[in-house]
Amino acid sequence: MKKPIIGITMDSRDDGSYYQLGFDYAKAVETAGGVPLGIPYKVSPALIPAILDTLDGILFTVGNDLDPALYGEEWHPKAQRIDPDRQSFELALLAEVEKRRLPALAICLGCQLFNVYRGGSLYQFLPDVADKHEHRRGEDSIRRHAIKVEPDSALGRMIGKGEISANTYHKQAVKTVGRGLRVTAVSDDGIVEGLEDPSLPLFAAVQWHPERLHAEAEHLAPFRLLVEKASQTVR
Ligand SMILES: [Mn+2]
Repeated sequence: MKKPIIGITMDSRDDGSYYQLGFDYAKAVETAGGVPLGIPYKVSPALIPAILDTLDGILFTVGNDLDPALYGEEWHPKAQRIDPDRQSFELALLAEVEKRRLPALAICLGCQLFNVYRGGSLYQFLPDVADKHEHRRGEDSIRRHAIKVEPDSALGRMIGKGEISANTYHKQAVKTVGRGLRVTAVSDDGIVEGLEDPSLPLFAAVQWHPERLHAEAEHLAPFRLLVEKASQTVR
């Protein structure tokens, strides 16, 4: 059987001129049975339909902070601003992905993107609010916290457990939940760690970084979910 092709969005180095993508995203997709392909964003949005014609599923990845004007706020003093070209490209990409009902998984910034795209808002800097777990302090990949996963969500069914240990490396998180989305995972200090639109074949987002832990079955599960749904759209 032909393996599904999974597009992976890329970030850029903060000094500009170069794309960057952590090795783990493509390796996690490969391990789950998909064929990973990077998607450059410094191209015309007019190419988006042709790009998506080549893909069976898509993975939205990590990056800097979305412009809070998208949800009616000013930049936080500690903001690390996303490249405006990436933001506009990914919003246009997501709109076309949604229109085509293409299976989509989002991680970290991707989770925030899905929520804001649907009209939701974000906590711009978690240390300003309840942050028992210091969600942003996971740079060493060692800091973890427990999350509860909804057993009747697509994510929960694939993980097969109601509670897992997730790594945490984010200073932003979902505040108000966007249209058509349900919360599928939450930390024990009340931070949203997963979202899904159950009306689409797969429109799922996680706030933690399963790509870094994909050697563990419960963290490979989101990628298996993406590859399984993408397999159903292989041409
Ligand atoms: Mn967290």
